[in-house]
Amino acid sequence: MSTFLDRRVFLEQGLRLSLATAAAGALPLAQAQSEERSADKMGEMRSDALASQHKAGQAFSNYGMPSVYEKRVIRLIGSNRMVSGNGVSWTPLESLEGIVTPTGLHFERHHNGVPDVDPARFELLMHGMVARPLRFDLAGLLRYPLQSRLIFIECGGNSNAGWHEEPMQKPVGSFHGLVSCSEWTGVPLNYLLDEAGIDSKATWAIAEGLDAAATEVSIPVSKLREDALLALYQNGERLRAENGYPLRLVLPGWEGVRQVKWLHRLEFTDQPVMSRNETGEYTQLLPSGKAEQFDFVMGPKSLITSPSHGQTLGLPGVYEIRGLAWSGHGSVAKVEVSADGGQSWSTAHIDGPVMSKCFARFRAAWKWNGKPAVLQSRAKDDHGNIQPTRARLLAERGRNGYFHYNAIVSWAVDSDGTVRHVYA
Ligand SMILES: Nc1nc2c(c(=O)[nH]1)N[C@H]1C(S)=C(S)[C@@H](COP(=O)(O)O)O[C@H]1N2
Ligand SMILES: [Mo]
Repeated sequence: MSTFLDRRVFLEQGLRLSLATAAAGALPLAQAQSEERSADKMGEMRSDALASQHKAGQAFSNYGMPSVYEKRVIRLIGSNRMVSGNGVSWTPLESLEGIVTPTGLHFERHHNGVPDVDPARFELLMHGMVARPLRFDLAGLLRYPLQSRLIFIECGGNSNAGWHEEPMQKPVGSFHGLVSCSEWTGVPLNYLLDEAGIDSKATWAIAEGLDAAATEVSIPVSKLREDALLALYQNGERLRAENGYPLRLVLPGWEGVRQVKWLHRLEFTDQPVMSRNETGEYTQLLPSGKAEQFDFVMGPKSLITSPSHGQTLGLPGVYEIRGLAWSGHGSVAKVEVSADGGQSWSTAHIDGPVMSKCFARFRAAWKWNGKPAVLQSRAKDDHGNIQPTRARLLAERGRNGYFHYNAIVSWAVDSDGTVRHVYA
């Protein structure tokens, strides 16, 4: 029997008192309300809440910050002890809602730190196999028509702890948080390709960043024509330094490493550059011993962010299952949820509008009966791709995998309400 309910359950008066929120440590409504009524606590709680009305508040600020009570919502950092600028910081997916990642919480992946790029001296060069080499300063780029799109960026190495023999017990963000979604605004690269007059034999572009790693990667010109953006703005403001100020390449749906930050050079050629980031790294070692190179698109993926590892359910009752789904091939067509480890599935609601190569937020009403359960979600995209089970992913890719891990994630809810990561 399915334990998923119609989401209208949340609106029905009769059930309201048995609702429990899935947030860590939150009291189920029923319990909270009876406690409130039981004591004279009610008056006490009121006067606390109203204390702020007895004195003048803070003055205006030039740039807003999160509430002082939200200080724990941060990116955790995992960096190289010898070279602090080499590593990652994770988006705390378990603490966020909706589909837009706050700019200050967008995950970071740098190979050699964040460079200090002076916008007044910045130039973008397009050269190589072109009829007319082009050089732009920022003012020049900003004269072109702009386009805004909500696009996720995911590191090819995201979720790679999924390859471990034992399920890693960490919050969802510290495991799967090398993915974020922003509104990127910039110049569609297509406009500039025609202006430069790309040689028909030039099938590749080598993109180079201004960081000390001088990151270089190869990108097929066909992708640049299709939907690449030279991004100047992120969530309405100019890019953050960490995410590529003043200019980065955004390649919707493709692995993060190609989306070169602090972009200053595009060289058109008839072959890839074969740099470290596309030979030694970001390639897939297959069971046959051969490696697959140029695995560009991030596959369909989803995960339940609430309840998730480290959170605790309160009393049995109705909970909203909340999560994220995305696919680098296109838009999320369907998300299904299971509470019995994948034996039976129920279709989740997706908040609209659903956009291509963008996060989708899904929700489902689940009645927890207080017994152990295994929660899972499974995404399908509009190109017919389905998020694989872990068993299928391992069967296809073997045990030497490291990149592009997109298997179904399982959270076991124990009878005491604790939630942990399991392989199911
Ligand atoms: N110049 C430059 N571009 C880069 C990188 C880098 O180290 N240097 N890291 C790449 C990798 S591996 C990823 S996953 C994304 C991360 O983008 P973000 O830090 O904005 O999240 O940037 C890519 N672009
Ligand atoms: Mo990456």
